[in-house]
Amino acid sequence: MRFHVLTIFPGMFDSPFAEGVVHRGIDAGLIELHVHDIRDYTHDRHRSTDDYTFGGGPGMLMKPEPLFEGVESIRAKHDTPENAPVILLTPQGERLKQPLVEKFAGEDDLILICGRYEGFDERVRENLATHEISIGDYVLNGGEAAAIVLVEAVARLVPGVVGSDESTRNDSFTTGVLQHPQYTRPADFRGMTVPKVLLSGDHARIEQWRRRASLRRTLQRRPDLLEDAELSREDREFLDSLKEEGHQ
Ligand code: 6GU
Repeated sequence: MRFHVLTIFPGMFDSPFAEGVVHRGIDAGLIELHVHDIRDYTHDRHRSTDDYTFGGGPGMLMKPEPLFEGVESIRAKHDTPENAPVILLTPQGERLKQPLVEKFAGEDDLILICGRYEGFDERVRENLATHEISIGDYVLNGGEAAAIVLVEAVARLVPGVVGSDESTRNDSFTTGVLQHPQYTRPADFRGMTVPKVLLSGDHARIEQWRRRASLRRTLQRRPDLLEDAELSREDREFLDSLKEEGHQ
């Protein structure tokens, strides 16, 4: 899978992918990350990527020409399919969630455009981008950090990048409920002990304990997730019993 990033700060993509899972995926040839400097697609002496807004007002906008040229150059150079997603990272975008991450992971190429300044010329939105994505309800200085988040979230779903398939299949958000509490050795750390059931070797009881702990935690922290989660009749009965007790 290939990620193509357009940014005015290409250096921001060096250290996040210099180690860790994505780095290994790149080394193994499973992922390619191509970072392009938007300034390379400007033609004026100052290599400007932004300009004033028509109609007046403060703030600068990203100019359309270098972004269109950048995407066209990526398409030509890397022979990407004409319908490869062109994703604008912007706080106005759709909130990134796991189902969309999974959809992106099914693509061969993703083209990411990182916004800076006050925004984009509207023609970039209407005629270049296929998606507008935000990573949450807070303000960043630009789309670079958001693009790094998106690349990491998508890259780990590329087969072979994360060690065993098991570890991505059991993630919170993939399963629809939050991860249950987990413990490793020692069983007694400074008097803080591991729940006995986990030491019992009784796999059926352990599974039930884990499922219930996941459901309890999800009800407490992210009740919104339960609306879309796949729940068995037993799950629902357990959640109902928690609600009757008043969330214990
Ligand atoms: Cl994609 N860009 C900016 N500038 N701020 C954000 C964001 C993106 N997602 C959340 N906040």
